[in-house]
Amino acid sequence: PRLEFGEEKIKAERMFGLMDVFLKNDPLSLQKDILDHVEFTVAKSRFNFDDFEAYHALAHSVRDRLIERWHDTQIHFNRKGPKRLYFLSLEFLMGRSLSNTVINLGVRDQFADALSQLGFEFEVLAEQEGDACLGNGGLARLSACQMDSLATLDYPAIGYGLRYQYGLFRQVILDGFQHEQPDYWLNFGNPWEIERVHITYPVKFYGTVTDEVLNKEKHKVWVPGEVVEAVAYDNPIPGYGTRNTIVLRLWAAKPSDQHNMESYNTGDYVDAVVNRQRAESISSILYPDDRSYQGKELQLKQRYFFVSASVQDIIRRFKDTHKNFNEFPEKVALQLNDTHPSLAIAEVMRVLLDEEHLGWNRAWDIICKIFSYTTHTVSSEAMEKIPVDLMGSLLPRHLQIIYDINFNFMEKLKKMIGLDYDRLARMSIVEEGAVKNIRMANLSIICCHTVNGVSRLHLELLKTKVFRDFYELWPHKFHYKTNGVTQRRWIVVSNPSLCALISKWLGTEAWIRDIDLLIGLRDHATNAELHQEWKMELCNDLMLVCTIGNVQVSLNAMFDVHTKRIHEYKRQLLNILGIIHRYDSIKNMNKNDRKKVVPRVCIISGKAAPGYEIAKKIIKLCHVVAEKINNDNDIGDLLKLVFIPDYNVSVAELVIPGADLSQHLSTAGHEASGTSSMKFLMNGCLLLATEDGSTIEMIEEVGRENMFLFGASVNDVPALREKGPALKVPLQFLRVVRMIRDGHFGLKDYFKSLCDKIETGNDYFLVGADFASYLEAQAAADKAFVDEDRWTQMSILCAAGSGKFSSDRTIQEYAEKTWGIQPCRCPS
Ligand code: 9GP
Repeated sequence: PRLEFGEEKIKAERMFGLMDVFLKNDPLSLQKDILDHVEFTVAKSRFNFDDFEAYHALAHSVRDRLIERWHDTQIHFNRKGPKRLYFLSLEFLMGRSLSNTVINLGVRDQFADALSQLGFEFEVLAEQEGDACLGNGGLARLSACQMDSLATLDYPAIGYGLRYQYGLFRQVILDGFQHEQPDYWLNFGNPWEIERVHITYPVKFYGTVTDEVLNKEKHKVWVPGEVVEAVAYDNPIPGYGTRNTIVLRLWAAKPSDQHNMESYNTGDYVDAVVNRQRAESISSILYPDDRSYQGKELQLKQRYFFVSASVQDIIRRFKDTHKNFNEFPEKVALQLNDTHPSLAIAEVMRVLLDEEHLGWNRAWDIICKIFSYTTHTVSSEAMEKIPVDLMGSLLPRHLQIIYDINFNFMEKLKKMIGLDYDRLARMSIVEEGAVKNIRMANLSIICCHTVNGVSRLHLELLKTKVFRDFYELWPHKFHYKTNGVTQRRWIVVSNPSLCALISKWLGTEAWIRDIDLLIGLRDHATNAELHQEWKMELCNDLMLVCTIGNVQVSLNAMFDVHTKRIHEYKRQLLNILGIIHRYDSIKNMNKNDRKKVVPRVCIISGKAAPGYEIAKKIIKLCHVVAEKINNDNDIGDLLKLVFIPDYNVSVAELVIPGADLSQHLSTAGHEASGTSSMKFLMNGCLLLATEDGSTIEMIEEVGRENMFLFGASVNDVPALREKGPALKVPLQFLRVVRMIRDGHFGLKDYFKSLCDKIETGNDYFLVGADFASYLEAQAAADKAFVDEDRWTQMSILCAAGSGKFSSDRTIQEYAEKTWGIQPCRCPS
């Protein structure tokens, strides 16, 4: 009999009993599946295929299992009808999928066995996979971690984003300079996505808005000037230790058949086709700047394109099972990952008003209940603004709606605060001036029920600086959820030996789902046997060394890692100046003193936004300094500096497990949270850091004595800046800057502007002011490193105290306090 899965009458037992006959995971079945895919998907003979072809066949076999679970999860969700979370993010930095997927599905060893009998090694095939880099940095990787946690914790959620054809640029270093190359990541196919040719929505742009009367009521009708089709690409995301598999739905733009038909009739056939191809450019490229919105038409088009398709999909899903919108807020939570998707507010409003004819008050009531917003920045300057002219031409109806929202808000506000025009102007969604702008953060705060920061300090800064006016008006809206990262990716996948060690000493693997158990390592922090094993584990640096290429490094050295986007506020420059100081000091030491020097391998990695000149100079400076130090035989193994090009998720997976010390140097008050520090901490790497972002909470979890902290605190920063030219900087600082200015490393003219930036009086990020304290922290790290027992104990305590920084905890807080969603676990 034909089964109608969506219907209540089907018994759960029968349904799930049936699933047992589906894909099997014994070695023979797995081998057959892989070989079937070699033969019929990759279309190579099963007697003759290489590693790359084997990877694709393997990935498809894994994907089959993912799809099966995903279907089961969908059926279960549809039967239960829970409130769903829709997570809207313009960026997801997924990295590779294979290893993570097989671990979450619990079939890694089975696949590895099956492959080895076919003469292939799992690890070798895993290396064939490229990274999916559909994001810039912290925000984008956070989204990926959060999807993993949503699936693992059984939450009914869907992620929505854009399927860029070109991911984040590849960084190529030529003669020490960064060059950008396009990342056409789909060149070799992407086995992890499923194209849904039948799930498409028209997305409208431009045109005009007219008034029409319908059932004696006036309505707005938007007649678009261009229509583009959004096609869904589904990427299943498996949970760990659960059958639940959710989906990340990414939209790609395709030309629509609805428009431009007349061009064909006028005989302008070739031009018409070429013009239609332009539609695809909407989803073609990820903008490579993580901190500024450029107000470009294409960028706005991208945002609206993904928002409109997602909103249509969400409303379609709701309407499949509901006759009216009464229950919408009980079934739908929409999370705005920063303001990039905040046009969704105006879009839902437009659909409810113009298409569903709900009337303003009802539509507005729904908006205020369903949206929540998380901001990832601390600077008012980085807040998105969209020129009114641009918005009016591309999205004329949305501009009207935003004006109406703003008018209502301003009227209400006047009643509450009176005619304080400065404050009214600051809080208005519309920024007046030579160029009028729509302030997307103001729109989001006004319309969302909750505004979240990403660490406790971040919330403080939002309350007292960035969003102060709004906080004073609506203190109840402002919250924080300290970021977290997934231990599945950042320990289990990337550091299997540490994973095994932790499980052994905790006597359970349960910490992979329940990270709080890590605290149990504290009980063994002084155990000599654990110390022995932990030290062996830390010696896994070898992996790292192999990738460091041409530079010969000593295994006894401290591996000191600084990896993140290159930014002035992240102060890679401080690190490089510290390295120059170390080099200069060693050069001036006598033989005896040199014996006491702790050998260091300093590793820096990160991309600079293509238009960010100063950041690019920092990369070049790193290379010239490395060239000098690494080729100085007099220094030998005592100091090496390596820049690893093209930092991405896979490079991070390699570097983080091998690091002894990691650096997080943001000027206090500039890093909203920081998440790489969490990955290092979980891996037992010690942190040298300022008291910024989430580091403040790390101090509470692992203890100040187990970290190397330095620098001005967030409260000191304004006074230091105010001192201007009177600010005292240490002589060592002046000396190292002078070395650069004098051309000790070459290119003195080129580096002049960089040196000028940290000149006293000009030094906004306080590199000089923090220098002495930075050197002290570095000296403390050296001292601790030579005391092996102390270092190992600190390292164990770091891992033990890292539990709070799992994205599982973050997601649970969001679910309970912001989204109001419940776990919905699929029977297994
Ligand atoms: O700069 C923040 C970083 O501090 C935070 O950890 C991350 C995730 O919340 O977001 C970063 N911001 C961005 O990537 C873009 O604003």
